Amino acid sequence: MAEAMTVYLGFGSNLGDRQDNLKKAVEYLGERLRLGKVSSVYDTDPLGDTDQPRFLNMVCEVSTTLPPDGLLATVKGIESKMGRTGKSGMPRPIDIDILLYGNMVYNTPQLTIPHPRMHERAFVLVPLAEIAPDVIHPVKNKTIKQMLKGLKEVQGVLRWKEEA
Ligand code: PH2
Ligand code: MG
Ligand code: MG
Repeated sequence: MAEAMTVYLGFGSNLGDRQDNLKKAVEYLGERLRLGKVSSVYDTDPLGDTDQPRFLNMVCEVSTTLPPDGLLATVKGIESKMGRTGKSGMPRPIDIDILLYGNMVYNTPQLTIPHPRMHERAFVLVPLAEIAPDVIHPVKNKTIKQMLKGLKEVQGVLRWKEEA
């Protein structure tokens, strides 16, 4: 059996019931993978195309023996089950990104690990610093905490008060 890897996943939702979408995505993942630490939820300014609804973002830790492509297939399966269409850059009920996969550096046309923009995104680093502050980014050779400190500004990332 392959050794279990510690993986960090990022979740974003800016369409429909955002809080419920995150909850469901984590539930579905838990049915397929061993779930570890789960961060708080944050209400975040949209980055990139700013002319779209605000996001809720969070991250979680999972442990899996799936290889990167198998894990990608699993998260894509959950995205489509939850109604995500193919178009990127459009508001979506759920986006699940593989952020870190152990200390692996992985590059194929389908998948880049570490996630190529994670180190510059407060909506990833703020929740990740909550559950994995000392984990090292294998390309930047910096901890999550260090990368978060290095951001010019952490604007528009607000702790979300979960609604019952
Ligand atoms: N995801 C994007 C583009 N912009 N902005 C925020 N705040 N949160 C996201 O998850 C996000 C984004 C592409 O996946
Ligand atoms: Mg994304
Ligand atoms: Mg994605």
